[in-house]
Amino acid sequence: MKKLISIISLIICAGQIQAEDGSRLWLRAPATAHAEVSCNKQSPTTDIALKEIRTQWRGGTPVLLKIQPAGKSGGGRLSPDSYSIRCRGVDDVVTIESATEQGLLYGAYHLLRLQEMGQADGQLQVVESPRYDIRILNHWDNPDRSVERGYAGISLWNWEELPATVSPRYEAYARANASVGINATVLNNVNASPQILSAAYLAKVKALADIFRPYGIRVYLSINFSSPTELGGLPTSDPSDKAVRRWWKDKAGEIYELIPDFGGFLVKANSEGLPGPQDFGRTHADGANMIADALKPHKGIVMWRAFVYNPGDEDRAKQAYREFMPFDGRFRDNVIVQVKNGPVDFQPREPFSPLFGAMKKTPVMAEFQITQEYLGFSNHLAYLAPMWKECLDSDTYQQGEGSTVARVTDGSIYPQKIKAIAGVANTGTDVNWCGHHLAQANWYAFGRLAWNHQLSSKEIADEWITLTFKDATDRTAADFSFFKGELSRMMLESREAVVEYMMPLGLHHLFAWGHHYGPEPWCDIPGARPDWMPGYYHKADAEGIGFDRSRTGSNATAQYHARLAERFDNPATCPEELILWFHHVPWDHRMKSGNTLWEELCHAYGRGVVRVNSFRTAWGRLEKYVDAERFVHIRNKLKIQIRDAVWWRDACLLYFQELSGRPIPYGVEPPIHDLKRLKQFRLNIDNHTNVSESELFMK
Ligand code: GCV
Repeated sequence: MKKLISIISLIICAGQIQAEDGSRLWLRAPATAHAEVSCNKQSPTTDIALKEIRTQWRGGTPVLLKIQPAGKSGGGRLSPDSYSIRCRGVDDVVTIESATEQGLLYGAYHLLRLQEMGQADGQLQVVESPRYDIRILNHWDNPDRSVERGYAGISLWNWEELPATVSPRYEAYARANASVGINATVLNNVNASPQILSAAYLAKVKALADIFRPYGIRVYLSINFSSPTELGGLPTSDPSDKAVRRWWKDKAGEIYELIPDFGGFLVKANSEGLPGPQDFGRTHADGANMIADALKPHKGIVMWRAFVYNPGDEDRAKQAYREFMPFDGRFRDNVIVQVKNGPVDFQPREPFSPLFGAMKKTPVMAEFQITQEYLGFSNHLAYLAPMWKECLDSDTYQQGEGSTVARVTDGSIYPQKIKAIAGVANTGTDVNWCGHHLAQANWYAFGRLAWNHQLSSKEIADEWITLTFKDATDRTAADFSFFKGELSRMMLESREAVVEYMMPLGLHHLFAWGHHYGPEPWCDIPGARPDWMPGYYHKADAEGIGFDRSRTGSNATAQYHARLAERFDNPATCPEELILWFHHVPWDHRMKSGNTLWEELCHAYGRGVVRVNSFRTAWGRLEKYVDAERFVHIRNKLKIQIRDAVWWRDACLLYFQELSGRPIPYGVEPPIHDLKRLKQFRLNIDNHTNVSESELFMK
């Protein structure tokens, strides 16, 4: 009998134990509560909010969800997503109010987050309104389920099975997004296949839109500008052609028949070989406006990307500004220009794009990259909130002091009709969604910053760590606080560490040919596009290193407001972390620290490696505070990161040393690799996730 009981209890326990595989993301609160909760409106969205509260709220007090008609909330124009949470104390009900069901759902997630953070006891007085109306993920997912720059398995969207079969992951994805305030998604790659607009694919898109809708997530699509020809069989895709315009109108009509709340289109045109209006002698404005006209009757919008650069131009960093500024004010009011955070391409550190703030009559939105194309894929710890904050907090000075990138895009300064922010997703079919457990923090951080860009990187990290790890161990509160402190420090330093061991002091694009993972500062493929070669960017020679973008060089500095142009122009006032972005600097140039530039460069590379080593040591100390599964996964990833940091340091220092002719200074760990061997080394990149299998360190 005794034996039977223990077998039964074993079975019961086994049923309750959840694998620590990361699949639950930051939504780990046990759904075992039976809270009292009601709502004055019934809909699929309020049903979700009710269920979330009913099953997870352990606060003891009843919760009331209340739709409060807009206007009664007082104040200026509130976003429909705004909400308040109020409770006068333990004997009071918790009231969540919003003008919309969506707002109630956000309020519900907020209340549960407070609970998990241990901040939901007693009085509550919360009023929230998002800074951006559209908080959107961009998936670079292809119809064959490959993901461009994706490092977490294949695409979440199983196009072959859709629409008949829907994976439970679709709803889990929607829920995760809603829980951090993300309310929109572009399902497919900006390098878009025309196929996505075919009737067969639109039926699949509809199936996803139907699942996402109750979570307040609108679906958008990337389109190929040549679709009228490629899909519609028209002889041209010229935006001034009547039949082409008709085609887009009809296509928009067809989409809205299926998906009445469809968001609109994201467009990459005349960029990296993709078709666009310039193929027909038309402009970006002509192209964007034609598509905007087709969407307008349905209230859809166009997000037109400013990521453009032509081969052979003197300075790639100047091109987007040059191409787009002449069209400021010439776009329809349902067009927004989507601009990458920096003027080149998601490098570990770039100055902000000069288009921010400069386009005064056109809404502009920032595009960040959550997936780590240039920061070690899903192998390296790189918590990206500090990088995005650096951009958002940069002062453009375009409307006086305080015209930060955040404020020139969120409607605080310009009366933008559309206020939006985009992040290129890092999700895939990996069980833990993002390839690296700690990369989940970047998805989370994007959502939180899109909602409120004033949150600090630390606040977001602390929140995410608490939600993701707090219940993973039976240790005491003091133990958890130690764990949180250590992990938070690692995360907050991690982006700077990546900058240091990859591309410090404003260096950029030193990546190997064929992949954006490892270093090849020497790479020079005969006949290849010069602006795809590292030498184009670092310009290292016997005299010095760096791209002269000052007025004596490409004069890219002139694209910034005069106050910044002046600061960037002068090596003495240029921020040192960007000095090689804006200047070609002699090796013996004296830096603020007293070191020469060469010495400073060596110290930065060395420091990057030291920092990653310190992450490994810190993580090793945390073993007893975390479940074994995630501990081992993260430990193994850190091992890879150290290997790669050393690879980066050695490749760059040994190569630049050949040009500088100077010794590695005392205090920097000398390279362990041989440059000749590094130059011969070819990474097997067929399977990105297998980078760890590389033979780099094999003799
Ligand atoms: C989707 C970079 C990436 C490309 C990406 C492009 C873009 O060039 O390497 O993979 O294409 O940016 O943002 O359009």
